[in-house]
Formats: sequence, structure tokens, C-alpha cells
Amino acid sequence: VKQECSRLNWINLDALEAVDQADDLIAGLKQTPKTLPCRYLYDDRGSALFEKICDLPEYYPTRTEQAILEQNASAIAQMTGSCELIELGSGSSRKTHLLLEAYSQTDQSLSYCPVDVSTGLLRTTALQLLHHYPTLQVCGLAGTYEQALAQLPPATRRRMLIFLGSTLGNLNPQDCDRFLTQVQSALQPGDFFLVGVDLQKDVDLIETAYNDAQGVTAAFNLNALKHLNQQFEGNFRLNQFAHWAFYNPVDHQIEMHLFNLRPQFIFLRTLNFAIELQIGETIRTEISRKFYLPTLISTLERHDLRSLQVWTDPNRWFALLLCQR
Ligand code: AVJ
Repeated sequence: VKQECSRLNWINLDALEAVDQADDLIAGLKQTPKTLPCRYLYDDRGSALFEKICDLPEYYPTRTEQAILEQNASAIAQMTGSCELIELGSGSSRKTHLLLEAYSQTDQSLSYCPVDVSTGLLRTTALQLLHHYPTLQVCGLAGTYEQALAQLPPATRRRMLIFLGSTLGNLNPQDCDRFLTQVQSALQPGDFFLVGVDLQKDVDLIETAYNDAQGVTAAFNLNALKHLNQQFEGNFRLNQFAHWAFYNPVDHQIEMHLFNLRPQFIFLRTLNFAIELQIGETIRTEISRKFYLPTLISTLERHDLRSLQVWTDPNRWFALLLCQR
């Protein structure tokens, strides 16, 4: 254990506290329609539910991306050569195992820096990885992407930022531009950005993935309110909301909402913030954009991120892009 601890570095991004003042939460709840920052989906329970979603028969993205990585992880490692790996939204790092496996073949001083807001999951994952890879250096960053990108430990060598699972799709075009600007400045010329994105396809297939038969996605969605109740002493009544997810064809995105079934007066005590919710009013908890590759490639290019290679699955449902600054 001691030997493993010496390979683990832990950084709590201090500004997590500042974000907990929740300015963006309040701003979102004052909007029409109401929205929540989607990080509230990912407390430890939310992350556990998301892990369950990844195994659902209806939820194709994880499986599809995993298959692309299985086929191409060693090609990626060869193309980039030895580098430090930083993963944004690492969750359980299950797909990253494939990359770590590939890099550990060639890289003697492999280091991996997972970033996540789910502190509990981040810790367990970090310990598992240290155990599994006897020379791996792990630096866990507990915080949001924005915080992490703004305060990454200084680069010691070539760097690769990893952003899998189509999490990029959670950002609206404006936030996406801001995020990519941050990515660009976290990278030196020659550094890499590996990003996985869900592509536009048959609408039924997409909608089914967010409306699974077992109701795991519904539980995941409702958990955001449970998280708010716990963190801010709120009084959202979970059983008075219905899960609602649909494809918005104009913006090419899944929208996940909570549909209010009864008038409610909501009070978040520690924020001293109150709102009324009408019948039929919804709170949007997440968008999940589905990309058109040529557009995405030029968006990346505008941020100095040139696509070296694009891999997809045989159905062209999902894509993995290796970009270089
Ligand atoms: C992890 C954010 C990419 O948008 O598909 C799964 C989250 N939401 N089911 C996605 C999610 C509902 C997922 N991301």
C-alpha cells in the first residue's frame, strides 16, 4: 500500500467550493425553460447509475466507443508516442484501461491524471489503477473540467487530453467553443487531444437509448434533484416529476428534462433561493448533442486542433478523433 501511495497524487481543486456557491445553478433555475448544470447528475450515486446505463442494451454509445478503442488503442499509442495522459470526466476509467494497456507496452514512465467531480468514484478508480499497473503514476484532480484545465499541474512532457463518451455533446455550441479554447491553451503545439463523439443517426435509435425499459435513465435523471436536496437542503419531491427525454431535430440533440406533475414551491435552504414550479413546467437537466463529423472537424480546426485520424464503427454511430495542436 505504501508503495502505491507514493505513486498517487491528489489535488482537490480549491475552487470547487466557489462553484458550490452555485451561481450557475441559480441562474439556470431562473431561466425559462429552467435548466440545471449537468454536473449535478454526477454525485457518487449519479455516477453509479451512469455506470449502469453504460451496460443497458439500449445505450449504444459506450459499447460502440469501447469497440473502436479496442481496435485502435495501440495505433493511437504508436501515433502519439510516450505522453502524459489527462482524462476529463474519467468516471470509472473503464475505457481508459484499453489506452493504459496500450501505452504501458511502450511507455516506461506512464502517468495518468483523471479529472472528475465524483470524488468517491475518482478515489476508488485511482486506487484500482495503481494496483493494476505497478509503475503507473496517478494524479487525481477532483473538480470540474473548467477548474482542471485552468490549473493543470505543469506539463513534464508531451501531453494528451482525453475526452471520451461524447461528453463534448453536453456543451451547447457556445460553451463548446469556450471549452475548446481552454483545451487549446492547456496544450502546447505538438500535444494531442483525443475526443469521442456520438454521431447523427436514426432518431428512434437515439431516443430509445435515453428511454430505457428498466428506467435506469429516469432514475439517473431524478437523482439530480436528490443531489440538490442533499447538498442545499432542498425540498424537490422526486415522485412529482416524470423523466422526459426526446430528440430535438433542429439542434440535433437529445434533451433530458424533468417534467413537473403538480404545482410545487421549491426552496433550497442553504442558498436561500426559492422558485415556484407550475404543472407541466420542465427542468432541462442535460443536452446530448449528436455531431456531424465535417462540422465538428472544422470546429476543432478553428481551435488549432487538427484531426490526424478519425476512427468510427462499421455503422458510423460513433467517432473517435485524434487531434494535434
Ligand atoms: C456521459 C454525458 C455522454 O449524454 O449520453 C446517458 C450521459 N445521459 N444517458 C450522454 C447520459 C443519459 C451521457 N454522457
